[in-house]
Amino acid sequence: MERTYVMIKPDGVQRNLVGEIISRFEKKGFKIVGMKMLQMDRAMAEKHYAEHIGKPFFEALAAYITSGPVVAMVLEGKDVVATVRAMNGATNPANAGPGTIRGDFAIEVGRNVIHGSDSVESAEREIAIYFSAEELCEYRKVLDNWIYEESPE
Ligand code: D4T
Repeated sequence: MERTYVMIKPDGVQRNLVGEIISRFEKKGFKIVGMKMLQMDRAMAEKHYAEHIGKPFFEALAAYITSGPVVAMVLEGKDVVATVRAMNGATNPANAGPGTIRGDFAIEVGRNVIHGSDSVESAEREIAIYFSAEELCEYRKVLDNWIYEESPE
C-alpha cells in the first residue's frame, strides 16, 4: 500500500489547525502509520528542501520551517500521494481551490500550512528523514472493508 509524508508546518501548529487537518485525512479513509511532533533544525531543512538550496526563497523558507514545532505524519492508502496533494491544494494558496487545506486556511506561499510528498520516490526519501522503520506501525483497521472494495495489502 502506498505511503506519503505529510507535515503540518509551524503556522499550522500555531494557528490551531492540527486537529482539523488530521481529521480531514482520517475522515477521507487514510491510515496514520506514523506521527510525531518535532522542531526542525537548519540541517533538516536543508535535507528536506535540498532541491531548493540556493533559490531566492530558500533562506525565508528555512527560517519559516524551523521557526516552531511541526507535526510529521506518514499516511497510507490507495493513491495517497496524489490524493493528499489534491487535498492540500496548490503550493501557492492564491491558486488553491476552496475545500482544499491551503484554499481554506492559507493566503501566502510562504505560510502555506502543510506539506505533502510530490511522488512515491519523494515520499520514501522524506519518510526516511523523519522516521526510523521502528517508528512506523503496520496494522489493520476493521473499517478497511468499508473503505476499500478489496482488502488492502
Ligand atoms: P511543500 O514541499 O512545502 O509541500 O511545497 P510543494 O511541494 O507544494 O512546493 P515546492 O516544493 O515547489 O516548494 C517548497 C516550499 O517552498 C515554498 N516556496 C515555494 C516559497 O516560499 N516561494 C516560492 O516561490 C516557491 C516555489 C513553499 C513551499
